[in-house]
Amino acid sequence: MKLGYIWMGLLTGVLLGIPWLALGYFAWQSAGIAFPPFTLFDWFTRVLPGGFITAGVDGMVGALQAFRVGNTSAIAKFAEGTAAIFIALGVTAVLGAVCGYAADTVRRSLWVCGILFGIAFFIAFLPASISLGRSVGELFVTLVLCLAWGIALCWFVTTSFALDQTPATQAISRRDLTLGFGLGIAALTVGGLGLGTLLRRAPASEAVGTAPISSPPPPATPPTAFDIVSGTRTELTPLENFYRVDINAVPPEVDVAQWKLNVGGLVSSPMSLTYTDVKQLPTEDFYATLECISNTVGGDLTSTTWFTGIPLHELLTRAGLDPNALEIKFTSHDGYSESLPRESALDPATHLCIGMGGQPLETKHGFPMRLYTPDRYGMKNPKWITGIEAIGEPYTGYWEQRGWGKPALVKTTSVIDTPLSASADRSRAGGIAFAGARGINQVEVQVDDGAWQPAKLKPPLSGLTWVIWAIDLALGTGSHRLTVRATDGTGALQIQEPAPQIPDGAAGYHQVNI
Ligand SMILES: Nc1nc2c(c(=O)[nH]1)N[C@H]1C(S)=C(S)[C@@H](COP(=O)(O)O)O[C@H]1N2
Ligand SMILES: [Mo]
Repeated sequence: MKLGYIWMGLLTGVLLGIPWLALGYFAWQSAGIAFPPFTLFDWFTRVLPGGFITAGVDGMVGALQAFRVGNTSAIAKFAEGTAAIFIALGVTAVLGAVCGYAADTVRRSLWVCGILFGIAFFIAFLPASISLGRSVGELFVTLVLCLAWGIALCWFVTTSFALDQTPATQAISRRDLTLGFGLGIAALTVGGLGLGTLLRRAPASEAVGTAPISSPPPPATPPTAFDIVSGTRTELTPLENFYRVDINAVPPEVDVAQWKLNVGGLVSSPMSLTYTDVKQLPTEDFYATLECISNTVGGDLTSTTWFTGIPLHELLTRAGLDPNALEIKFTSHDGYSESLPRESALDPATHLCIGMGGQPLETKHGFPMRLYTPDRYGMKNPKWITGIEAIGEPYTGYWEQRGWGKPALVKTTSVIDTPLSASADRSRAGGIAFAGARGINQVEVQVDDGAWQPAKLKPPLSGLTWVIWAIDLALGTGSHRLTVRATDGTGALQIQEPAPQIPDGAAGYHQVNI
């Protein structure tokens, strides 16, 4: 008997969780109220032990890349969002079950219990909301939605409970109740999702318009004829395919009117710049490749575009950088933080970027400002920057606190993009190779256990991008194994010994069996 009520409460809780999600989505899309399931998920990401998170990320990236399911970072974000929603529904299940168990008590004081269950639901999100700095307004909207959920839960659980105890002659029948329940849920869900989609607010980055801010800069070497093997990834990644990795279920929306870039610490003249101030500083356009330290050998967590940015060294010089400043620390709107050694921060190639691919920075790539620094993995390139501080002692950055290596220097890597299957053109092979600012001297391909054969290299767009390579191969029929390796600009051969992504980035030769 009791068990039946527990199950019924659980089911009611979860079913009511669906319109709750839809209304939360509406509040998020129309008014920018943080979506509670994502707040909770993002908080877990930050507070759970680094090893746990890293294992989760690596496991997901590894699986997605092993099965070549396409855009790894987009699918990973989708999976995270789905997990966040299931966690929230898990909370509704637990509270619903408790409500079913206590149905007797709930029936006696419906409103008090409704409010208590609503508050309990709200409390599940409270530590996360507070720690992620959600506003009072956002907390209030979440509270109202949770209270509505709690009251609806208690009402439905006890009404159907009462139906079992009273003759079916009363005004409300089980059939009506179920019908009303179903229709109510459907209407709120469709309404919430529909209106939310309809009233969707423009992304924060559009506050500065979407008009191009630069055109492609000239390549380092004037383009010469080079026969790219079809199937090779494009030399410039279309912006919509540029990988995205960060600690947020949805990218933070920074209000550019409120935003300030604060430059302080060991400097003689601290500064606080608005976006308008920043826009007045001279910028440079340059091609560069970015790669995530979580990328597997042969993976797609790497992309190339041209960046528009202010040389960091110029800003630091203007601020009067103290000779005792050992590192430059960056803080971000999402709570992320990183640091660069002084020499890297002063490297003329290190820029505070306001554009990628000729567009103002997109929200997901760090609007209004992100860093680009050569030679280091993506984690050393903070997005949504709000603070720059010159410091006198080493700083342990976000991922370093979670077990990743501090220097995060890009390892030389080379990838076979084609042929990947026995049905592809087997007369040629092609792909990319990357070694940060060290550049690539040579790429070689080996068929089965044969000799290493040098590939042709397309002159890279700049000294900071990957190179495209191509090679003619006379592959007979039957299956073959292709292996690729690169030599960087210093003459160092790529590391052959496989290494996992953590702590310093993946190593090993990329191989393809066709
Ligand atoms: N503020 C902030 N910056 C961040 C991150 C983040 O989580 N928060 N992730 C870093 C990591 S791990 C990578 S790989 C790059 C990815 O940049 P992209 O999303 O523009 O490709 O952003 C870096 N900058
Ligand atoms: Mo990364």
